[in-house]
Amino acid sequence: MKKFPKDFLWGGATAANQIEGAWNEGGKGLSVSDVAKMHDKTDVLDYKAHNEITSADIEEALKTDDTVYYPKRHGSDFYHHYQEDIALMAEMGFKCFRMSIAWSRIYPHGDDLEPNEEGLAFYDKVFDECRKYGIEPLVTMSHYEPPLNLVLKYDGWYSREAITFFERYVRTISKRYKDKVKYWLTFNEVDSMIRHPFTTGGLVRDHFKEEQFEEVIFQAMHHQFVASALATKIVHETIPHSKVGCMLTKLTYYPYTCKPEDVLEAQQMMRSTYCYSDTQVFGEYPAYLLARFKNHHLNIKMEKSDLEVMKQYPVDFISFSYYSSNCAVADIQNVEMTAGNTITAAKNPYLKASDWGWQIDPVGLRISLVDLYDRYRKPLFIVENGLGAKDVLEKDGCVHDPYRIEYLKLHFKEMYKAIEEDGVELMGYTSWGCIDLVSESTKQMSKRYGYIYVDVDDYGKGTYQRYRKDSFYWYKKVIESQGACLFEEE
Ligand code: BGP
Repeated sequence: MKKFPKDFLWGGATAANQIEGAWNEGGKGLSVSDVAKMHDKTDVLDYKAHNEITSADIEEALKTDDTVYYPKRHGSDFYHHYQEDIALMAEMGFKCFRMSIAWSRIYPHGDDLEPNEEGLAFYDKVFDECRKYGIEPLVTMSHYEPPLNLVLKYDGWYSREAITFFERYVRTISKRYKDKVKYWLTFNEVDSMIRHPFTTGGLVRDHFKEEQFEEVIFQAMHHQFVASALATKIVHETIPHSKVGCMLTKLTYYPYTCKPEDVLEAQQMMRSTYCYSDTQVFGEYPAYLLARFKNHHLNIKMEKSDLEVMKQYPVDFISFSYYSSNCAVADIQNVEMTAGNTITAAKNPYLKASDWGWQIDPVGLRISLVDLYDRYRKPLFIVENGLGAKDVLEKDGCVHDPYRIEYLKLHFKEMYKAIEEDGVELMGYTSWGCIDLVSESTKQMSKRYGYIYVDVDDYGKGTYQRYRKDSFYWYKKVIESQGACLFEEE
């Protein structure tokens, strides 16, 4: 009978800035997500408009305690619902819960000398709740939530001092949670700095000259690479048997046609994200990234000790997000484009898309798994996957989401083939947004991913009550049958 490996870590994923809420409670400082405004009149396919932020936007946000147009300030109120939420995850049979620690809950200004005990105590309670049910936490150290003070006072990760502050933060959390957390990720979608530098690197574009900005981004990237290696060192030294992973946006690109220029464009686009995971997995800059620095005249300041620590402390596994595949085309004239995860790409005529334009491609997940495993020969972990959709809460409290079950079933079957036929070493799978939460790109609650419906709308109105969707019961069956139920009708 077809089954996934017994120790396969089935579970779900969230991020503090999108689920916790309590933005100004428990001693937490402001993070970049607390100034992320929802643009409800903007086309959801225009991801740039949703992700760019200016100094004026920040100033406007700092003048208000509004949570209607700053939905990440309330999230799904996990801060006050975590026991109920983790009990629901346990009811589904989760083996693993991917979440992030909000850095500004631990060091409210990022550069504080002492941590905020209330923040530390909150995550102690969350991890204790997980372990009560035998759920393994998988913790992201930084998931689009650097402290805002670091942005305003130091220009975020552009400043080398960010390494010191991050190191202090990592020393604190790895020591505090050494008996509760053994799986860690350093930076969520480390490659996304190039696409949305504010949420990832705390870089405000209008703080710099436009012609300097590419160099700023890669200088900030360098500091994150060093910090990631130091974090790996600290976790390994503090927590026996710990594993530290990098986290990549897996933007799998197909050539739009077999025209060599389109094939080359697809290869270049793939490398544009691989360059970051290459650096974290091989512990050194790949030649093609150094070539970019040279050809673009980017003067990235690196100390000798930086390269030594990066080489000495590469990651133990590669985690990634996968939602859809994309087509790369050399000449976009007369080609219909569509959206993907913080990108736009040529529309694939063979694929259907979600209401947000993301192309649904289960086979693409298998292709991605084989690609990554062949490239790195290290264990993989799918830490984000799922379908953002407009779910409806029925009067009887049911939520019928057959489209989500169909999406997941097809993706799980491809995962199975990658393991059984392609020899891929896959540690586990955590569905993104296992509980409905605020969308990263559009800040909508209505872009729902969860097995659990949260009764709150795009404007923060609702009871925040939780409801099990049909997919909740389906996923429970998948986990308890180790995936065997996926093949029942075969
Ligand atoms: C990834 C982020 C997640 C999550 C996901 C879905 O880039 O790591 O935080 O948000 O995208 O994207 P969205 O929420 O925009 O639908």
